[in-house]
Amino acid sequence: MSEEIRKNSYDESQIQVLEGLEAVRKRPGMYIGSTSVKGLNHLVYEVVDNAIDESLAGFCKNISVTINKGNTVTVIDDGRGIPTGPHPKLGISTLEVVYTILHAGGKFGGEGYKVSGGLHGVGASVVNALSEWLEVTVYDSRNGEEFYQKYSRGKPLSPVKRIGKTDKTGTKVTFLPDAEIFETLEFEYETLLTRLREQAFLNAGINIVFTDDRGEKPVVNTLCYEGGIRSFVEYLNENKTGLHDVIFVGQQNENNSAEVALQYTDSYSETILSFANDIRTTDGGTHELGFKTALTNVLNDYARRYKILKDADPSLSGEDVREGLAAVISVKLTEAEFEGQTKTKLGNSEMKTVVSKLLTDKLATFFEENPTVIRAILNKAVTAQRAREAARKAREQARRKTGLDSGQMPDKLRDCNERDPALTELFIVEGDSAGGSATQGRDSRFQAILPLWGKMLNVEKARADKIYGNDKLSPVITALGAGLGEEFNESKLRYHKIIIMADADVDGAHIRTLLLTFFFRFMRPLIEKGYVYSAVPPLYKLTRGKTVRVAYSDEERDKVSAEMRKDNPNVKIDISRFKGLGEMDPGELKETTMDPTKRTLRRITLEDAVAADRIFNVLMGEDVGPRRQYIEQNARYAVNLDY
Ligand code: 28G
Repeated sequence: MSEEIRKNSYDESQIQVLEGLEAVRKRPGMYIGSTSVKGLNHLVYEVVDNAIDESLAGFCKNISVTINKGNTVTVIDDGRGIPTGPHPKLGISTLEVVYTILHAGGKFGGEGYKVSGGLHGVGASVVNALSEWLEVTVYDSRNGEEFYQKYSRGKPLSPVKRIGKTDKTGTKVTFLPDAEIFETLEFEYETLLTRLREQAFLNAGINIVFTDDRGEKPVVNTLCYEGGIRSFVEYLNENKTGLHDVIFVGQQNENNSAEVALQYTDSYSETILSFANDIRTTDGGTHELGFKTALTNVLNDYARRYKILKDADPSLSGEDVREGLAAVISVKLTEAEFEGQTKTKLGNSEMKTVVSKLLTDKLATFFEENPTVIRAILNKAVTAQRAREAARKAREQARRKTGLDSGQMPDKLRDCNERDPALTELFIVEGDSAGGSATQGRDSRFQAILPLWGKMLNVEKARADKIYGNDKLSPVITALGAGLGEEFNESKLRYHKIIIMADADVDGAHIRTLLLTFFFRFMRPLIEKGYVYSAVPPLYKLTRGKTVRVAYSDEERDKVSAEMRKDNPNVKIDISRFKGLGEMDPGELKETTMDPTKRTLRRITLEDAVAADRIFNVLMGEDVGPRRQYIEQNARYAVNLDY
């Protein structure tokens, strides 16, 4: 190829490049969901996904992900390195093509179709387009050479450069998200950690080292699970007592595969996490349906065959057989269809049969060979069935005695005037003093306050019958008005924003964990439909003379303090830390935490609730050691301590 032609094709492809990536900058939401912190976190997933693909191809074992000071992120893998030679069609380096050309469609999706959770190996150019700058280094195993290119907002600053010889192999990427695009540049370590851990479970053996280098001391987590989804279930049940070892069944078919790991514990909560092509399917779908249906059938069949259930006994319900169950379902298929508004529900009908056949064949066989395991499980399911019957009776009784249905509201509730639930908010506040401040600081037209205090009930160890009689939780049930468990009725919900307002300390962690686990177990639709929030109180108060401002993070504290002394660098700014909500006067609480036009709310996700359920026994347990350790380890993230 002559120099002249090369130059032309380079220019032509550049034109295409500019158009492509401009589209991403114009409508970032189309490509990464949003420009909030969620979209920001998404950038990391996109880059890491590429490294994981290289690992799935069998060429990479180690991935390192670091959030650096100044909010840049570095990802390194030890794969083959992105090819740097000329692209067969475009002439320019393949590396540049990968980072500057917006690819339509992906491995799993159709043309230009964005499936939930990721762009599947086509995200590199999207991340590049949305970065103030991005640099990539390739350590090319084929010829032992190092290559480098840097971009600004998606545009190369120069052609791919050959740096020199290297004995390393792999790819290294560092990027700074564009402040013109994103509302915030503060990556959420905990959220990223959860997702990276999930990826490590789903891809057994892969080694991810995840570092937060923004603080004084680096925080490092190493994520490597040889057991794959078996380890995932062990992790979910880490603080619970298993009734048996984790059970694993798997089946590889011609066009798809399915794996299931499960374990029952002596707790009462149900956690089923399903994935399709490593993407979390929060709304379930065919694979989850196949799992639930087959599990109920397999257990009922066995119970009937061995006379654990007599002919006259009613069959075990789905809820009965899932009490205390943690399960992970992972399927892979070539043309996954994701449905629903959020595209988090698997639609491929064949996957129902695939998963249910896997259970009917292999799980049933496992039970035949392990009678003690199945007997322990059935014993629990039969007890659950009886307890459900007892709970029904307790509910009836409670209804008659306490007028749970009478419309009589709890004494402690400071209700609002508005009656349309879509417009109202309920603040659930820890402690009477904070409750008092909140009551004075609220807008009583649409904000209601319910203070909570008293003895903590261990919801992890309680069934519905105990909940109705509990002095801490029954006011919550009554105030919300929608009932619980099987009878939960969303249309009766009295507030569409339920805001947990608690301190970022041990007591606050308690109340949050309790409420989240309670909602998770007994009112799950509340969380699934996004009605539950956590208030975000400020951490710092900055005072200069009569001017007072607040900050919600260390970074914001530094920024605000710099702003306050702009006109006079030597002026004294007094910085104090808010120790708790109770310390704020009603006006401050209103201004910083309650007023919808000024506050920050964090919506609680199902992932938060799963995390709460997992660590519940650590926070509630008698054992002081693990609890202190947990709280100390998470102290840095106290603002977002939504467990
Ligand atoms: C560190 C940050 C994230 C990656 C690779 C390796 C290859 C590759 C990546 O190829 C172009 C398109 C389809 C083949 C493939 C290397 C084949 C041979 C690769 C990463 C060429 C992309 N040698 N490692 N892309 N393909 N790591 N880590 O991005 O046809 S991306």
